[in-house]
Amino acid sequence: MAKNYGAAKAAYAAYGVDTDKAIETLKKVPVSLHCWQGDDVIGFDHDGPLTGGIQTTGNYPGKAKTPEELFADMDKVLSLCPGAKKINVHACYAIFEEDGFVDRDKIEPRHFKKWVEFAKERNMGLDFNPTFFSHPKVKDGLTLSSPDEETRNFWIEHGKACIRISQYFAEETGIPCVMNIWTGDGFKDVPADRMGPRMRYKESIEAILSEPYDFNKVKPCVESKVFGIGVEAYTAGSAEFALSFAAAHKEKCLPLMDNGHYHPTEVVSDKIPALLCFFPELALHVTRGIRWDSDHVVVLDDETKEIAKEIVRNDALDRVYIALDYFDAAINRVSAWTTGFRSMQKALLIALLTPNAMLKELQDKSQFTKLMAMHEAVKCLPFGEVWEQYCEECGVKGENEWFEEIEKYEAEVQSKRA
Ligand code: RNT
Ligand code: ZN
Repeated sequence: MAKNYGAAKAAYAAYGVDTDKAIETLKKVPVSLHCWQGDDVIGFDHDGPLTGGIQTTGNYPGKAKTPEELFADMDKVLSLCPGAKKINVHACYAIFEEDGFVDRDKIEPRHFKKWVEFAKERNMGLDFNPTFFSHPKVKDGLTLSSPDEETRNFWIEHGKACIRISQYFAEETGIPCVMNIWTGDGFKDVPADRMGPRMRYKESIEAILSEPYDFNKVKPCVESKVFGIGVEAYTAGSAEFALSFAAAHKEKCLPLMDNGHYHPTEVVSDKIPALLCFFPELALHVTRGIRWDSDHVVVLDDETKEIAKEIVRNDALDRVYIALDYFDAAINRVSAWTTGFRSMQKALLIALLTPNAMLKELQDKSQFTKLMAMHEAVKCLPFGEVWEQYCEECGVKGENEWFEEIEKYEAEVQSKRA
């Protein structure tokens, strides 16, 4: 048992919170680990730069350049993170091997066999993403919303191929696969036609979703965005567009909210309960934007905690698919991955350790003075001791120990890479 767990358990019990129960619940909540933190969102199917209005900054040495290196790095991360995991794969991480390259409109399940093996050996599910960026067929910054029919069709075929691969992932792992559609389609400067691209985007996503799939196994999502780099004036997949699309196609897709994709004073934590009133399920990209969609590593900040709280206190752990989405190339990437995953887990644990029923009751009885006092009191509970216990039970290192593993891995593995 972690050193001070007994005392912590008693402190929480005084608020009617069962710490053992919180730990057991958290062990079963899957968080999807994004493969793209390991190599700055590059993948294996092209040499070109990252496009689509997103950007990694920094040039920290030791990045993974092959599937073997990426898998090894992910394994290191997994060994340092407590809790249930899924792996989130982007289509540009297809592994071609001997059969040779095929373009994105022609990718098949066999190009992801290694990912399936990786996941199955570790008892994890897989999520998937078509890659609508970093590719010569992105025409004038547009894919699914392009006025050029050939361009649109190429990307529709890509989307359909990804549905088939998602179905394969779900069938192989026995765990539903969340397949997220995000494009950076938009304009740098004021457009003359805002609706045309959106109508084409709508029809293109509908065409992708006409590919047959079992909605119990494949969960297509549409992710919105406010703007991207070089695409400041207009984004086809805006918040209203994506949410309305999902609402109009509730029987076959979900909305996905990335908390870096809104105006800086908007918060996704407040949007979660709003969407839960209407959607049976929804999906999240948890990230940390600093001033813009900068995709900084997730840390245990107020909004991460608030997001976790909204999921937990609305009893929605089985209705919200939680995935991470950040990419920092300025620090050790394995450490970045680990810090972000552990932070999300901490936020969920704090949410599970919150006396939510008591706080809600105060609100409903309009006891707002006491509610404020209790909100503040709860912040002083010894969460860190419960976290150490959770890490111990999950067989991973505690807060003051895991970083040594990063230093060792960097010295022995990452620093030796060409
Ligand atoms: C970009 C979106 C998108 C990507 C990934 C790599 O702004 O957040 O989800 O980060 O698809
Ligand atoms: Zn995202």
